[in-house]
Amino acid sequence: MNNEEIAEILDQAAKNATATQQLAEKHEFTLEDAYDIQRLSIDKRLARGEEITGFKLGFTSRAKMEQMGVHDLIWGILTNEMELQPQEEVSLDRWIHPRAEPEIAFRISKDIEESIGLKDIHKYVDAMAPALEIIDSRYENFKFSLEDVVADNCSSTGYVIGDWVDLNTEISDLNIDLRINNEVIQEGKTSAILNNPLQSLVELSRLASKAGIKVQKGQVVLAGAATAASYLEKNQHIETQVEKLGKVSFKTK
Ligand code: OOG
Repeated sequence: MNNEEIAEILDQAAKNATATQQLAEKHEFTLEDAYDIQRLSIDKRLARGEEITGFKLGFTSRAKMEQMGVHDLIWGILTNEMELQPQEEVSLDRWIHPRAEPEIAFRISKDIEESIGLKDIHKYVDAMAPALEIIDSRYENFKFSLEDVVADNCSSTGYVIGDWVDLNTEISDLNIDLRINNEVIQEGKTSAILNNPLQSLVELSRLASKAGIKVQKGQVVLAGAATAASYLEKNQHIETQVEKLGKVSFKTK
């Protein structure tokens, strides 16, 4: 099976909310192939009229690496179809086995076309916000290898972003949690994300420029979850609270 055929399987699995077997071992694809497959599956979304709205980093915290047994930083692509509005009520029928995780989002204010350092961030990013990401692996039982998860666009499927605040707040060591029906289910510190969530932008700029991809003004970047993810059920209120940044939520049905 070639990369295009694998991208088709993963795209269909996402579209029809039906899990597929893992593919990397059987079809022997490399990490480089996996990013090619990811891009081919995104091209199918773009052909259906979706637009790229940003990028996400994955496995930027130990909690996530340990939960999933994958130990390398990964990156995926977000589209407008994945964006939810704060407090939106969303039907779980559109997904396979969704999980939510608490995150921090950044807003890009100037195109990033090269690898940038921490000291340059303020030139390219003008705001940050509390965010929730919904991940939904297209693989059975939410189990995958590094190659499989990358090919599957890093399980990306949904995100919601709270009110933007300017970059002046120091965010390297803030409390962040995930609440389901007002009960704290996961809690951690933003330092769990690469010691400082801003570092995710440094990593993204390195990876994107290497891949020849521009991170564009107006796009958003999700830094990666600070805690493990939790499965969603119907009729839940899902919220993250981030010290100093505020909160954001959505509902399930
Ligand atoms: C892969 C995506 C990981 C994160 O924030 O670490 C991720 C997964 O766990 O399914 O989004």
